[in-house]
Amino acid sequence: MVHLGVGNFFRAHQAWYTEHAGDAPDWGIAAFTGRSAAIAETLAPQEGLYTLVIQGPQGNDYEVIGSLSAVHAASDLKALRSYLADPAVVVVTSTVTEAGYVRAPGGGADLADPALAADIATLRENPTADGLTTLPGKLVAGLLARRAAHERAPITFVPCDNVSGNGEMIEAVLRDTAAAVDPTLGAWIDANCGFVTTMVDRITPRPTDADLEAVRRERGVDDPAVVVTEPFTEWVLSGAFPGGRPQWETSGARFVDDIEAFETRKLWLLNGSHSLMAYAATILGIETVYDAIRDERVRGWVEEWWDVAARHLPLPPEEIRSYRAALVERYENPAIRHLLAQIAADGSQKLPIRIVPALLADRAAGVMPTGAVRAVAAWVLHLRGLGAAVHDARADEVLPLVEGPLDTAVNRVLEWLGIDDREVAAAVLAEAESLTALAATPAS
Ligand code: CS2
Repeated sequence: MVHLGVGNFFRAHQAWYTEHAGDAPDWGIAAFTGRSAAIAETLAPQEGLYTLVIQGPQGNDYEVIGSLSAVHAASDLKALRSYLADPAVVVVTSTVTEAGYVRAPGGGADLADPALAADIATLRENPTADGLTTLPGKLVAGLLARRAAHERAPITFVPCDNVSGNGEMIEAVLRDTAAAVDPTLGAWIDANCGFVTTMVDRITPRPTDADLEAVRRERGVDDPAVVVTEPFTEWVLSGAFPGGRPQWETSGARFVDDIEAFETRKLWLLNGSHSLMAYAATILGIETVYDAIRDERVRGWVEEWWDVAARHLPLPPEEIRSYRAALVERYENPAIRHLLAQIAADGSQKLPIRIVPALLADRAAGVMPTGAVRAVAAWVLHLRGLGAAVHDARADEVLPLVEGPLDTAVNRVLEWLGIDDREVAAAVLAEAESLTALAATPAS
């Protein structure tokens, strides 16, 4: 298998499922770094092994994970091409963040994106060129190498980022990129490639020095590549694997025909509440999910958002109730220090899929979705410098939206989000004003 994007989440989730698969000895993951290339150097001397610390309310469990067989720098296209040209490599998983797929708002690849446009131009000129930087560009380069080596070599793409319909999403992105590079590649993709949609869930905060120290103390090892995570984990997958796959079901993964309800439940209830807290609670000066959910005001806001989402989830009310209760329990795990600043990143990629669909659904039903309105208002304020600092793949595009008076900023953001509704605009403005009044510290 190949994985693109060796972050902590991948090492707590897909690597863990592969480690515990019934046929684990038959599989190895050749992983490529994502945002941080340093992890390749950290993992190399320890042969890809690392300690996973599972932080439960009652204490820690420790595990050494050995499913990574190699870790390469993201820029190592020679290695990527040689793996993809190997017919024994049959699965490609990815965790590159929502922004990493370079998708256009309406689906498909954002061919106007400068980095993707550059990759396409490079590959058109030379299909074995170096210097590609985007996921679609690199994978298309890998598919060209695979096609050059084999007429028939089935392979399945399994994106593991929080985007609903992520299988169709990666398929559209790869097909658009392939068509722009070499129009004959599409037929080979038809014959060889599978695209699987997945819902992934495991809260994985960044490890702290205290976490590394606990591993030193409890396990006697100095492991700079420690990953910390919660006991809960979930993986639901839907779609065919034409080249085969590890027996992930032995580790608890579920294979279903209809995944949409699982995705929406998680994306709206978990990720939506995360984003709401990341923007709204940091305005109050709160730093972690644990402290946010224990603050009465924030807890009320989260419940109000969940009420909006629950009205449009295609699930029995009892199931939604117990999922909400389980989320509160996970958020209240005192061992997990999940920074809201970490969750606040890339709101431009998150709000439109986590919050906006339920907001619009409520409006279509004639309801004012206060819980969702507050999340949008908090995001406007975040972009204007309140609460968590802005780290956004589309900062150049969204920061100019919030310049000038608050009401103008609100209107521009709503337009950008595709919300054309005066009553919502008035409600967002009112919420933004009340949140500003609660601000703990002015923008730094
Ligand atoms: C979080 C997710 O950072 C974020 O945006 O909402 O990483 C979340 O912790 C995971 O999806 C949990 O499975």
